[in-house]
This record gives sequence, C-alpha cells and structure tokens, in this order.
Amino acid sequence: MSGIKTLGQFIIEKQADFPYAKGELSRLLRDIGIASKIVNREVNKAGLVDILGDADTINIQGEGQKKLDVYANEQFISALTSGGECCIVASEEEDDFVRIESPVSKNARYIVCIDPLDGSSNIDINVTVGTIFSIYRRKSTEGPATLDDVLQKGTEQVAAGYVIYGSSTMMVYTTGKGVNGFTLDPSIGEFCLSHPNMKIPEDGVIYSINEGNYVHFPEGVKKYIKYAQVEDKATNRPYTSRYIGAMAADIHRSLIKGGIYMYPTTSASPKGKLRLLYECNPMAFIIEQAGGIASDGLNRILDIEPTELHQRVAIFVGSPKMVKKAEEFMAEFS
Ligand code: AHM
Ligand code: MG
Repeated sequence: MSGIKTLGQFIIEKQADFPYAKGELSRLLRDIGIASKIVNREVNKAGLVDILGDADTINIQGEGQKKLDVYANEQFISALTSGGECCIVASEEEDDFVRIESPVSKNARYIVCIDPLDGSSNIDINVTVGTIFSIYRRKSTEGPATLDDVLQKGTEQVAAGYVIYGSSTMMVYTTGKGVNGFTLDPSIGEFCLSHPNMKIPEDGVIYSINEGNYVHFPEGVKKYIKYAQVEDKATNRPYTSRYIGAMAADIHRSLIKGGIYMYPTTSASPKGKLRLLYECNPMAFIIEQAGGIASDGLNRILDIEPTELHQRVAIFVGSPKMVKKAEEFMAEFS
C-alpha cells in the first residue's frame, strides 16, 4: 500500500489543521465518504435493477424525482444520523430541513446542506451524476438548531465537496485550506488521494451553458456567448462548448482544464435555476479555494445572505479570467 493515501488517512492527517476541532468534522467527512460509496454502488448498477424511472413523488421544486434521488437522499441522511456529528440536514430533496434527533446527536454541532444526486436526469443515459455537500457549524448555542442555523452565508462554510459518479468516481473537497481530489479504487473500495492541492487554470477555452435557453438569457450573457464564438487567435477563440448537464461534472472539468460554467437567470427561471445552499455555495467555495471565481454575474456568490432554504441564484463560476470577462459583459449590458 506504500504511496497510496486513502481519504480516511488524509482526513485524520489534516485534523491537525484545526486545533479547536475535536475530530467531529473529520468524522462527518468520513460519513459522507462512506454514504457516497454506497450511492456509487447503486449508480453503477442502475441499469440492472428496477430502480430507474420516475418515483411517484414530486419534490418541492416541482420536478419529477428519480428513484435514485430518493435512494441517495436516504443514504446520506441515514449516514449523517448514525454518525452523530450533524444536528440538521437540509437536502434539495426534502421540503423542509431534517432535524436529527438521535441519542448520539445530542451535542451535534454541524449543519449539512446536500444535493444528494445532482443531474439525475443523466442516470437513464449512463452519463455522469454527482453529489454536492456543504458543512456549517451551528450558530445557536442552546435548544434545538433552527432554520437560522441553516441560513448562513457561503463564507461561513467550514467544508464543502462533491462526488462525481463518472467514468471513475471521485470525491473533491475543501476545508478552506486548498482543494484535494480522491479517486475511488473499486478493487479496495477506498477513495485514494489522486489530485492533491488542485488549482484551477487562470484562463481556459471551454464555456459550459445550456445554450438552448439563449433567447431567454440576459443581454450580458448573450453578448458573452457571442464573444466566445468570435475568432481571435490571440485569445484562442472561438472557445469550445461543453455541457454535461450535471454541474458538479461540468465544474470539475473547468477545475482541471480551465473553463467557465454558467447558469444565468432566464425568463422561465427569473432567479436562476440552481440552489444557493445545496449547489452554488459549495461549488463556489471549492472553486475559490482552487483560485477561481464564483459570482451571480455581478456579486460574489459566497457573500449572498440566504433568506430561504430552497433559494435559487444565477451562477458564473470557473477560471478567474473567464468569469471576470463574463462579469464585464453582465455589468455593461444586463
Ligand atoms: P438537479 O439538481 O435537479 O439534477 O438539477 C441541477 C442540474 C445541474 O447540475 C445542471 O447543470 C443543470 O441542472 C441542468 O439544467 P438544464 O437541464 O436546465 O440545463
Ligand atoms: Mg442539483
């Protein structure tokens, strides 16, 4: 095993970075890692078992849920319940936050916001899906944790990460001291450190957006897309367009190769489609930690004061030069 560092070993090693911590955050990350391996197993055999297709429920966003969404949601909540470190789970798949009231969670100090299975429409076609999570420390000091403990700004996150169930399964996370990536080795069933200290390229040539919504985009986005498509050798344009339809995967590509991912407001989704707490804040924290930028087109995502659980927001995230350019167009035209 020499040369291999597992996620568990890495987490314990890094615990020294948090002198105030008593190991709870480490255990929380470990629990999320374990649940994601269980979800990975199900995602991998999704084509084989009768777990595909719409479940009979509609989530609060009004979207049809896939059965695997429900399964992943249950797995993460169950792992966080038995772990004992988490007092509230806020999940994209739950109408309200879930207060954990097991005997082991009596003194739990952490809040987890999670999108258990992001991009789940990709499941039916054997394309990458993900899990996105965000961890906060509870603010209140007595009584049960409340909605106010959940509605914290992204700058308050103590950790965030994502898992992508792709051609290989990876977990990438930050605790505010850089970003590290782990690849699941199925032969030993462990996430192994494969991408230490990840840094996003300062510039890139790939833009990622659902261009089918073009007519509904703000003027600044339309202008940026046209800029991306114009030929200019000095800036390597025209850029390449790539869109997987699972933000964790699209942003992961940007993190490795450079690029910009955008989900702006549209006339159908005037506040944007993606959720501040479950999707945008965690991805913003990770990308900033890797040297990138995440904004709503004008303001930093992490500075947005959340007012509701399922709040939506526009997002422009990725290589700093590309995001700044898109922001220039937004400031001028939108
Ligand atoms: P989901 O959490 O309901 O699966 O939706 C989130 C996903 C993002 O991961 C993805 O980038 C986007 O929604 C795709 O939306 P669209 O089909 O509108 O392009
Ligand atoms: Mg999602």
